Amino acid sequence: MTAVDDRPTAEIGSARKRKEDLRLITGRTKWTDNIQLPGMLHLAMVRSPFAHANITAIDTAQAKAAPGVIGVFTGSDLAEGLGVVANAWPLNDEQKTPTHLPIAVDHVACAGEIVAVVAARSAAAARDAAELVDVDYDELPAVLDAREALKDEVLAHPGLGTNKSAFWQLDSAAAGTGGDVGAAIDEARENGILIERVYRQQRLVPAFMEPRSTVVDPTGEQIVIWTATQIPHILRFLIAATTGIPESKVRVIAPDVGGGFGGKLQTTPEEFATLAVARRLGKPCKYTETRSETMVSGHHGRDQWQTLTLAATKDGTVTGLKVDLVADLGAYVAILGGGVPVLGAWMFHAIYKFPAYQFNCQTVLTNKTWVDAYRGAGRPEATYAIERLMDELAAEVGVDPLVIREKNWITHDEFPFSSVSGMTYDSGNYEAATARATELFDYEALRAEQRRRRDSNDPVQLGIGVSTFTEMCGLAPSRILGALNYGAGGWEHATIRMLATGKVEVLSGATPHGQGHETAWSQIVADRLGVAFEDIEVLHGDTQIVPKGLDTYGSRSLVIGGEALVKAADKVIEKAKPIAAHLLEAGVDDVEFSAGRFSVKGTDKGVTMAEVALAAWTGHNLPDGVEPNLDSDATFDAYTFSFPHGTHLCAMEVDTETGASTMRSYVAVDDIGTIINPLIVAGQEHGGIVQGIAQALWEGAEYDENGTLVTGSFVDYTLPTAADTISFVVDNTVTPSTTNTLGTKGVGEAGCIASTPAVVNAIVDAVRHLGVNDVQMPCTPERVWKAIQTAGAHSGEVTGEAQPHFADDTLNQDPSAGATDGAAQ
Ligand code: MCN
Repeated sequence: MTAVDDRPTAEIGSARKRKEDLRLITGRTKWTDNIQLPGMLHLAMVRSPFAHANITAIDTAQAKAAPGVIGVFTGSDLAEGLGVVANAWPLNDEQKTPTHLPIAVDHVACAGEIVAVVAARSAAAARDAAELVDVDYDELPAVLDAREALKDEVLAHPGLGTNKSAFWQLDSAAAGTGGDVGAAIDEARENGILIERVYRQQRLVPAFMEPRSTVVDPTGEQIVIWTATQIPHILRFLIAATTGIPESKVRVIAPDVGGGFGGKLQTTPEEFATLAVARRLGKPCKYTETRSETMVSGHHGRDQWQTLTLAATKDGTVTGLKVDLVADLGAYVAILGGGVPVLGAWMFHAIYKFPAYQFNCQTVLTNKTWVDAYRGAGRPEATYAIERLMDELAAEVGVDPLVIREKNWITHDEFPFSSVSGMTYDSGNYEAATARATELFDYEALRAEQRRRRDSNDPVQLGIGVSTFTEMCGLAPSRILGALNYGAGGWEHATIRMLATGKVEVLSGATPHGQGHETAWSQIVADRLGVAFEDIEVLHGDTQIVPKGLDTYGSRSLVIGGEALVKAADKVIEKAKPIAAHLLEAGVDDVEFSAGRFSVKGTDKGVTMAEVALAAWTGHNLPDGVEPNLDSDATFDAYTFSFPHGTHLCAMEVDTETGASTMRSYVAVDDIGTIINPLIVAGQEHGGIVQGIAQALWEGAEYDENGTLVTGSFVDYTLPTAADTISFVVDNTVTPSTTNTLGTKGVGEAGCIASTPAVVNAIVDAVRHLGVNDVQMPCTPERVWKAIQTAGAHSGEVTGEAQPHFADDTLNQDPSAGATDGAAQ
């Protein structure tokens, strides 16, 4: 055994390089697409080119006769035991949830939907034959805009009779958690400040590195499914629940998974279709999508219209916020579906003490790709809106954006804080994070430069964007999730196996796909058990090896799974203690454990954990009634969510002649409680920040009037590269969480949630003096330029009346337009 050192917290907080990277960068990774099985067939999907159509006939004869083809199957051919793509979070009993068959039978509701599957000896043969499947469609009118869909003039699913899926409301007065928002708005209209805005959260495409891929082997006692998923345990449950295959007969393995960002938090039609074909043919089958297929048939994210009414007193103290969301679900209610926008209910009030609040969410069906979780899921949307609004309020009052935030935020001595939506924030220190961020950013110097540029009419103006965010992650409290109609729990499970040689196996119900759990989990266990980092093996992602787990999403793995690990480790110590006392011929109460060693208090007599593990394994010399086994498992469920927060500051230079925006500097100070691995954390922060910046500046999924995704490749869907970004300054303040003994808060989504409003606030700040008070995302040079031009044309015409930021028509007809100052009063 590697020597145990005596540093009790040597590992937690250390910037360990990731264990998993050695195999990732030396080509020893096991991607699903690398799996080869004897006699394996390859599948290709035939997909609808139409956004909305009835299928009138499918002729598979020519495809069946093509070289190498073993079978061609329609939805009707596979109907029995095919399963359904389930919605696991119905918002209420009245929700309209169209049945989502993995293979459409007579009706397609969006382009890209699968209508037939070809199985062939090679992937190329399958793809060639897929071209030969002749499908007759009777095209139907498609509804593509969520607000148009509300009119129910064109129906996404004619059989449902409406496009409105569900309405969900949280009202602070009704819930007894705050005042009446209507009264606050009336009062502000008379005597204060009323700000009304409509913001658009554009549709985004999760662009993970590894396209989705599934291999199904139905030839053994168990059906084995390897799949590039974030949720092997949930997938196994939903396959069993919807196909009738007993759960014990299904083994799901998520091998190395190349990213997900929420996009693999899904049970996909492709997984069900591959399973069905493999079972029908009795042969292993593989399906790996092309990037074009990912773009059109992997679920999308965001896509909301946000109508916001903020009431405040004249000095900028917010008195109420009303949120009206229209959330586009696309063609089906996906696994988390309407639940994603509803997560915003607890986030729109963010770090602020709003006395009155109302959140209304209408989810609607359209004929576009279905929408579900994408990094942040519901929280970036809410954070964007409120952080933009706080800037608008600051402008209205005529103070610095930081001043308006400080006036309204929860102070550090007010924690734990019960928010206006009834959520308990356990801990936070917004003052500290903001102070650190402004220091690193050199806030005052940049403001001074901004003033100089304004005064000199510099064609390149400087803007400073503030985002003081919090988020709700660590999806946990099962009781709360149950109360919200969420179909699963929020606990997490871990097992620790003490091997006879003193090495340790950790079985984790969380399933990483890029987050470095093998490293961080080893650090936690190393410290807890005093075992060397290198002696710990972390296993995950295989329902046979780790039968219990609720997987990785919602930045939950550390705060929930990490705490399960701690509890399992503590049980190992508890089980080992009587054995150690017996070996030391001492009473149990006289034995203490520290840094991997049990010792008799006040003496130098001791045994290591490894020696106790060996004694437990041989069973030769154990106290009576003590089992020869130190293995322990634990399941943890938290009492509330995790609330990381932070202050992000962004400086953007905006060329007022071309509309081009260039990032000048970016500082992020996140408070995620105790940090297990600062290197992993910095990586998570960097990645998240870039994803959020990309929403602000570059990315957006666009459909044409026929419902064809026109941004269907990386040529049109402009994902950033490292060359497109600058070096960020990232730092942390540490306010430990009180929901778990490690004091940690999640980090996986924080950057993405914080950065989008920071960037847009900076752009607007740069040109606000020209009359611009919004630019629609992504803020392309054209949009910024048009916003400046429109503002210039309208200067002097500002009425001072409350008006939405974007007139609906403006956005419908000219998505590149920006908004000009109709500053509401
Ligand atoms: N961590 C830490 N100290 C903290 C908080 C976190 O050291 N105080 C470490 C954890 O130990 C873990 C990592 O940071 O190694 C992320 O932890 P956590 O915040 O618990 O998030 P999850 O592990 O649950 O990951 C999910 C989260 C989400 S929701 C998305 S989306 C996302 C993300 O992680 N997708 C990712 N980061 C991603 N990173 C990669 N490379 N690929 C993705 O698809």
